[in-house]
Amino acid sequence: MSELILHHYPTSPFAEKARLLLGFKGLSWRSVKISPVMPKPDLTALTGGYRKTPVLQIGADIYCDTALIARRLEQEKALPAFFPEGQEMIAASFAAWADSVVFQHAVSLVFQPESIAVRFGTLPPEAIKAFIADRTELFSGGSSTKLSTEQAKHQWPTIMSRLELQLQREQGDFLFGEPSIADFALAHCLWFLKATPVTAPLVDAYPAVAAWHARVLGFGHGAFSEMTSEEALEVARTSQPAALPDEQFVDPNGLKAGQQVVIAATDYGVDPVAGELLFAGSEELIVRREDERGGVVHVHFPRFGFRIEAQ
Ligand SMILES: N[C@@H](CCC(=O)N[C@@H](CS)C(=O)NCC(=O)O)C(=O)O
Repeated sequence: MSELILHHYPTSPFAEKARLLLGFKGLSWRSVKISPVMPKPDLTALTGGYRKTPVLQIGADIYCDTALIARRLEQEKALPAFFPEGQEMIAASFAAWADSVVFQHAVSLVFQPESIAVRFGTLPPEAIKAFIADRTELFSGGSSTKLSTEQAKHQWPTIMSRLELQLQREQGDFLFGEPSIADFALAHCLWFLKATPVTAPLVDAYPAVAAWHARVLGFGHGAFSEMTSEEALEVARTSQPAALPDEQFVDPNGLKAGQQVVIAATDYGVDPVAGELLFAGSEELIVRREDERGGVVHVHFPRFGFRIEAQ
């Protein structure tokens, strides 16, 4: 069986989400460190252009976006579940809200000048400039709009008071009683805020939330060992992609398997990935592409939040 290979970097909140997902399931994995800024030639050799962090590789199958990574890990090991029976919709919908709305607030709060000064304090000014230029590019061309720090500060008490109340009154230890994907999607946003003393009080001022957050982080990251990006490319090149899902191909816009398509995120990081459409399910899209260094790979994307166009 192929190993789970996570392409990520330590300070990425969505990578922390993926690491916690692996820890919760008690899975063993290999860790490939990637750059937080472009270019990322070894990563894009696998994805075909998708640059966001993290990416999960299993042999010659490449999974983009943590929303889909969670579903793939659920297939790998069903229990404990991210989508507990009877809570599939509520858990996935809350997670999508946290990953977009709460994350957008966290980004705006973390990148306020007082917090940046602490976070990037030891970095040379050119590195800070390069990082800001990279993120400006990342957020260009998609539907995501910048939330001002004033608006993020203004709305933050509403988000946190609602969570505090929910967690105080909840019978179980997690957002919806038992753990679910909702907990991990919210936790990584708060983990981002907890990284500096400037923004940590935005979490710590809410005791039930802070206690819940510690419980979620307590799942840890599972057992992992390092792998180089060259080794990961070698794994892709020497593996066969997995069989396609046993689900009906559905494309409401009439796309057919075998067509050349372009797939891209709609919000930010909208770099297109071109390939042959192999599968379109209710949750997942799969394209086949061939790379000089990665060989034949199947690249998987969530359907929701990604656009697909015939080429
Ligand atoms: N919807 C994506 C969001 C991923 C995301 O925004 N990741 C950030 C890092 S936390 C990113 O890609 N930043 C730019 C980069 O790493 O190149 C997911 O769930 O994986």
